[in-house]
Amino acid sequence: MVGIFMTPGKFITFEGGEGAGKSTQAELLRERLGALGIRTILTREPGGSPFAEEIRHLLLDPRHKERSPLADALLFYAARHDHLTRTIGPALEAGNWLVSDRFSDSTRAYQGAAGGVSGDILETLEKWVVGDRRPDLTYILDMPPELGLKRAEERRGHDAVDGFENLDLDFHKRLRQGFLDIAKAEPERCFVIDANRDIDAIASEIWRICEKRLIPEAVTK
Ligand code: T5A
Repeated sequence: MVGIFMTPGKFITFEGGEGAGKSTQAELLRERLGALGIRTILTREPGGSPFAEEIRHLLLDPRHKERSPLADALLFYAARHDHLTRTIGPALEAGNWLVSDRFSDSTRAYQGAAGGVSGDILETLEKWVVGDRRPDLTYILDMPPELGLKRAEERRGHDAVDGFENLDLDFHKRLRQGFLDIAKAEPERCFVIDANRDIDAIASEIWRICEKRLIPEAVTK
């Protein structure tokens, strides 16, 4: 069953590699839902609650280069637990919609498919922290990693690169494949979006899918 956060609100996630345009599209979707009168909160991972934002600083600190993908996975799930408990759960129960810039699929793709942490370990963490719940809808923004990394670099300017952007191209290729494999395994939930197009074309496709999948349900309730 899709959408097993059994709450009045809907939970939508954006996933994909570096610079694929997730933040841009998440904000545009939030605006469109808001224009329909649907109360929508934009959130992100790692982060989304005060304690999880502290963990985000630690995870993205470019000084901590030498660490294992398993250590990262444990921290991402620690942050996710706080995010779920403090932000996502209460907001959905109050009837809000949530749009999250990244969620569990990022751990499966970054630390799992690309980083080499075993699927068994990640499944166990997922069960403990998230349970059987899944987002109602997930967009996977897909593009060649070379282009996404270039976009992220242009946007960043002279700021220090974070530890994940800095990993080699093979890592980012495995990452892309990891996201595509997730989409293939869960076609009811995941929609792969060609992110190598202009912002408006991508936003239109995202909106069409959201309207078809979730809006009629919300309007008839
Ligand atoms: N991570 C995260 C894990 O390893 N495991 C996990 O479990 C989780 C949750 C988070 C890092 O943590 C890793 C993944 C990440 O490495 P972050 O800073 O939040 O760090 O990184 P990203 O989520 O990758 O965010 P980015 O900002 O790099 O990418 P976005 O959000 O995909 O892209 P966006 O929208 O900011 O756009 C980037 C630039 O491109 C332009 C934008 O204006 C912007 O300048 N742009 C476009 N340009 C041309 N055409 C388009 N269609 C464009 N769309 C956007």
